[in-house]
Amino acid sequence: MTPVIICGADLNQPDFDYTMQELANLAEACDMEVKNTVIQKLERPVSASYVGRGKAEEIKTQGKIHDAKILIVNDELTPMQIRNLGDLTDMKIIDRTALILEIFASRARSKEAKLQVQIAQLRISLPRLHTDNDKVKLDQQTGGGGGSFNSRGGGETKLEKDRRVIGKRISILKKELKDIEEKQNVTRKQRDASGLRSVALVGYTNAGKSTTMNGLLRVCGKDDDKQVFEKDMLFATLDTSVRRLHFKDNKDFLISDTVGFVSHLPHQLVQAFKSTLSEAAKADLLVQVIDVSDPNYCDMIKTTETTLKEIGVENIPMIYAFNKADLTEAPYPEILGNQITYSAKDPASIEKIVELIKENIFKDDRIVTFKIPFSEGRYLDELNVRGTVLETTYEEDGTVISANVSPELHSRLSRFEMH
Ligand SMILES: Nc1nc2c(ncn2[C@@H]2O[C@H](COP(=O)(O)OP(=O)(O)OP(=O)(O)O)[C@@H](O)[C@H]2O)c(=O)[nH]1
Ligand SMILES: [Mg+2]
Repeated sequence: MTPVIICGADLNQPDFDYTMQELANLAEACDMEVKNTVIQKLERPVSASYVGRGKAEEIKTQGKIHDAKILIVNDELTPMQIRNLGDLTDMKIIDRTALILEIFASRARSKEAKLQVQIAQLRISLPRLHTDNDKVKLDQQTGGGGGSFNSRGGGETKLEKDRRVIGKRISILKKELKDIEEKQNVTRKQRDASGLRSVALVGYTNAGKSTTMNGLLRVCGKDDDKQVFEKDMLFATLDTSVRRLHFKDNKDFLISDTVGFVSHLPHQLVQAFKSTLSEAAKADLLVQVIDVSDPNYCDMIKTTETTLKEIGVENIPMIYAFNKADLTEAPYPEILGNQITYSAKDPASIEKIVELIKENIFKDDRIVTFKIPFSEGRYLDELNVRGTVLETTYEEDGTVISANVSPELHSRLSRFEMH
């Protein structure tokens, strides 16, 4: 484990202590050992160096005492602050943004996640490139001359060149990502066409979303459904997984497990992960999984809600799922309105959460009687697949069918409705 010092400017934010605790957890997730925490109370961060000179001296001393060469900072710093604070403390500066990115980079397994992280890292590195006045003569570098398309006059500064190279790399990666996303869009369209309701598990990282998903798959999945990856670490999940849950009453629905949140998730990362997160944006219902055994769970709920807003997920009904109740005194499983206290590891809890989800997503369904002409048989198939058929009789001019249907299916088939 690498020894580090962490530091934060206390601007009197109500959640300051929580964000510092979170920062320590993030550092640990990056294989770092927090040797000391240095805090400075300020009205606003010092624009040139984040903390004042005196504090920087103190940090430098702490670094020497603990043999720590890295300083982790609780906010996103400007390139100038990084440089100056580095000079003043004689330490390598890693801000919150870079730290989170580092964890994402170490966790990314799929091609898509890797590309998303790389794009975010390059975007962040752009403004952080060192200003360097050394002129690099491009034509000298490339052997010069005649046929070069790159006629940039006398040359460009190293900074300009670095920016250009990075810009180009970003576009190449974005193109690769787009190809992957397009393939996924096809699968998504097929899913949409199935007309199944979709539910997304969202929430703070390590709350137990993947464990809940696996519990659901155990109880209502098919045997060949793959379990998702669950582990006691921050950001175990970086890819969205979607599975279908099956029920005897035909009320199947889709469930998706998504990437977890942390406060001040870097903007560039949120941008890069937008498509991964879009599963939540399209859901009919969100299940916010909360680790109720964590003393900071109220802050974690706020963090989740702020992040959802940031990615444009608003006005979707939500169930609050207070998980890990086995680690608390609270009785479980227990439903209260749109809240459930449960444990993702307890099968009885999983049954209850299914009950609550179904109650919510199917609550606007209606029993409607349709008469479908024999020539329109495909609508019968649709009713059988997407609705719950209660009764079927045959008349001379068509099939009379009573079914429990969603508002959407009802309006699509409204011309066949019997009054
Ligand atoms: N005791 C207990 N532990 C749980 C429960 N649910 C999940 N856990 C543990 O909490 C840890 C995190 O679980 P995950 O399901 O991976 O959490 P997640 O929300 O998917 O986390 P990210 O993918 O990192 O966002 C794992 O070690 C789980 O075994 C529970 O009900 N009780
Ligand atoms: Mg997970």
